[in-house]
Amino acid sequence: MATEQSYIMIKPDGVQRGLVGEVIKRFEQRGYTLKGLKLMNVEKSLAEKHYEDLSARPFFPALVDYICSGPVVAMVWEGKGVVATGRKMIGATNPLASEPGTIRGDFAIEVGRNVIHGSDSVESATREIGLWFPEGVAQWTPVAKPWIYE
Ligand code: IDP
Ligand code: MG
Repeated sequence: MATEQSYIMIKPDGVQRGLVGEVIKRFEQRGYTLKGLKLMNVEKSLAEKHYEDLSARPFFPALVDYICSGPVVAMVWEGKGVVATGRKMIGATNPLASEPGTIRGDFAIEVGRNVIHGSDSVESATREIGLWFPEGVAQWTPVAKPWIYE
């Protein structure tokens, strides 16, 4: 099995609203493996680099301020299809369009306070994990693996 990884980040509003455990619970319960985890304040330069594809958008300065407004929880989750499935679990970018049952659909209303980030492709995930975890991630194999994968 290819070990696909995704960069998942609980944004400052998610941390402030006490949603850290709820988000981690959903990824754990689905069967994904936590490979990296840290609570950190974000330098402006890192937020700008993370969202560099959006730098021409009018909301870019507010987005960078939002990401730097309090600590985030930076995570790497691993498992089959975690990038696409993680995006489904997170829901649409605009929470009003997110289905109930998704993280944004259950916990958010506005696009500028949408609680969580998830990589949108395997290539983005590789770039984002390199950016947020230059020190690398943990190596381990969960004992439940044969009970999650056949
Ligand atoms: P995504 O987070 O669902 O991948 P992107 O289009 O990559 O969505 O946008 C990155 C982040 O920028 C969004 O999660 C949201 O916080 C913010 N954002 C996107 N579009 C808007 C907007 O129209 N107004 C304000 N913030 C926005
Ligand atoms: Mg995105």
